[in-house]
Amino acid sequence: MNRRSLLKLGSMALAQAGVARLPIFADAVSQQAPTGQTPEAAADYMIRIAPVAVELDRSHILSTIGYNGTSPGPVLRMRAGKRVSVEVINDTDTPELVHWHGMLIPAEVDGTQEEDSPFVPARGRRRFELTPGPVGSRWYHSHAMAMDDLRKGAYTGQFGFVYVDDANHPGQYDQELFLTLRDWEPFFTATMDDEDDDTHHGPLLEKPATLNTDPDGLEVSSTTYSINDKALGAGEPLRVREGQRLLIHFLNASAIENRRVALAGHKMKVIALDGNPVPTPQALDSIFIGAGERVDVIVEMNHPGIWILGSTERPIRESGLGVVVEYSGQHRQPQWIDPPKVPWDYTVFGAATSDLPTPQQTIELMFEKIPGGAGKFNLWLINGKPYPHEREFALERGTRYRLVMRNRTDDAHPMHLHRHLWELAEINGKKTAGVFKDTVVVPYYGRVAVDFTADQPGLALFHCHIQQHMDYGFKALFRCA
Ligand SMILES: [Cu+2]
Repeated sequence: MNRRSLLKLGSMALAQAGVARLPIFADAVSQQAPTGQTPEAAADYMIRIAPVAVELDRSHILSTIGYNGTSPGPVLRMRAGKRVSVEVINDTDTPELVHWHGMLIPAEVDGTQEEDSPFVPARGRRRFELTPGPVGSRWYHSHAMAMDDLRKGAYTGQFGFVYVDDANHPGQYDQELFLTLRDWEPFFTATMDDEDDDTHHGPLLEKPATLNTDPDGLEVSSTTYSINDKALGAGEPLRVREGQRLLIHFLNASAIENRRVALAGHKMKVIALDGNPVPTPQALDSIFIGAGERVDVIVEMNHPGIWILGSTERPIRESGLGVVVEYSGQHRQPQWIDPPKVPWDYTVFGAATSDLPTPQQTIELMFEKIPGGAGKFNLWLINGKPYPHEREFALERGTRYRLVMRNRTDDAHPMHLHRHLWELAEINGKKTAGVFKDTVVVPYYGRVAVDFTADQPGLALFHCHIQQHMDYGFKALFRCA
């Protein structure tokens, strides 16, 4: 029997939000099987990889590769524990990989070449089955290598939210918004002005006594930004009323930089990091989001006016990374207020002690950079070697490990481990517990320790979420027997 397509676009969750609406796939989205043909069972979700045009504002339309005709792609809503099929159709000439960031799923469907997940062939298709989880804000994106081609991999528009729900959604908010931070039209530069080094305040525990002063190679930068698919001031504002509570899911889908954002006139109460509820929610004037990270906040709309939600860096905000928040009945120019400069500290969200066992083993990981020099690229090392290492880091199934990441570089790196959740244990010497994440920004010359249980058999990729760093050595494989 043929089933009709049940594509539900722009469903309830975003119906009130004017700006940059992301289409949402509700449960059981299926492809339409043509009448009279042998029906191949329809997949629950369909992702079509193809060229898209993104209109950031009236004068700036860019062309890239996206999902289902948009970038960001549709918000995929899935039910935790309910197995789904996903049909990926690749209408481009490049073999592609769709990675499910933050999901605890087998390597075969995780979507990386390093873990031996299969490619979706150029001009081909492939069907995957996966059981979504855990509950919370996850995302899907291309995991293809780009190297020196800035039109590939995470530099393209191939990204979107996956929201994994459970059956009892408390729904204590008036509007739910999915906001993706993004930069576009990347280019190589020899003079990287690092806007993401929000992390210089640390004790610099890993700063070497003698620094390598060789000239750096080319880095990737951008001067074009958006939240979802619109630059600040283009598109509709986020329309709110006094007294409303907003639940905002933020995602930094940048391939190149970490970001700090604020909503002028308001505090944002951080309730979850990387989709996982934190033990100690905190109301903050601004939040820091590493590339690949997600932050969920609740905002009480208690300060009527017209405000800007955007990057705390003025040139970045004014080049598009922002959105106007408009209370009903208000008429004036959108206002920005610089928030106080308070260093980002993951440990403020933590608990005093962990509910999980103390790690039985420690793995030390030291990060270094070999400066590339003029016109070349830097090389990134883990324990003295770029990827691939002679063999994987071997994990014993069921063992709890501590990873100690020592950042001997002058850059903050958003480090991600696939297919696992880790618990933050120590940030620059400060102990914490109960904060579960899949990505963590290891500060400038800083040190981070995380704990995790090796409960996923097979290969798991560990890497920096900055595409250029990953492509030039900054990754390693863990193998759980
Ligand atoms: Cu990096």
